[in-house]
Amino acid sequence: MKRSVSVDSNRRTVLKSLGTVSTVGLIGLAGCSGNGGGNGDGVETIPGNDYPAVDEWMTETEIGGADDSYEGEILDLREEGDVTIDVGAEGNGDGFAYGPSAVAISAGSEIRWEWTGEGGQHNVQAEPDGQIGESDYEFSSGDSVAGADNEYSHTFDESGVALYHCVPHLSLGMKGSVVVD
Ligand SMILES: [Cu+2]
Repeated sequence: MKRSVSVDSNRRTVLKSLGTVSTVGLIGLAGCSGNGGGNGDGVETIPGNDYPAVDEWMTETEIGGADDSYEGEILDLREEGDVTIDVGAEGNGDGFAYGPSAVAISAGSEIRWEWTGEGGQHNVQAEPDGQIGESDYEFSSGDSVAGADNEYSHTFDESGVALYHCVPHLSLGMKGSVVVD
């Protein structure tokens, strides 16, 4: 079952993260709202507890902190094709979050992580051995770097779940999850 995001800050994050989507794309997105819970903003979510590995990773406090930007919902971007996620979004005390931090995409889509320039040095690291061991994916943007001119891309060809984090800010809860459907 899907529900719509009802929190304004989520909407802002989504629209910002979809900054490269054309007006036509946004109209198309809004048009999807008829399928779901209907607060009119057109952004739908999947309950995090449909994907226990995601829920555990995002709320886990023994391996890193809990991500305070995660509200138990996975943003459903499966119709969007390629997706952009902010690195250094507002959260976890300052610019120490991914925005949005939990998303669902379709297999074959690419995620491009774009550094906002906030929160100091970041990276993007999916490293099952150092996490809860439930990530189907392993990848890394390399050493953490600062500055808004950085980006990293990964294409998700197979369905599964990717769990990732920022190495310098894991303890603050800078975590992310990707459901690949
Ligand atoms: Cu970071």
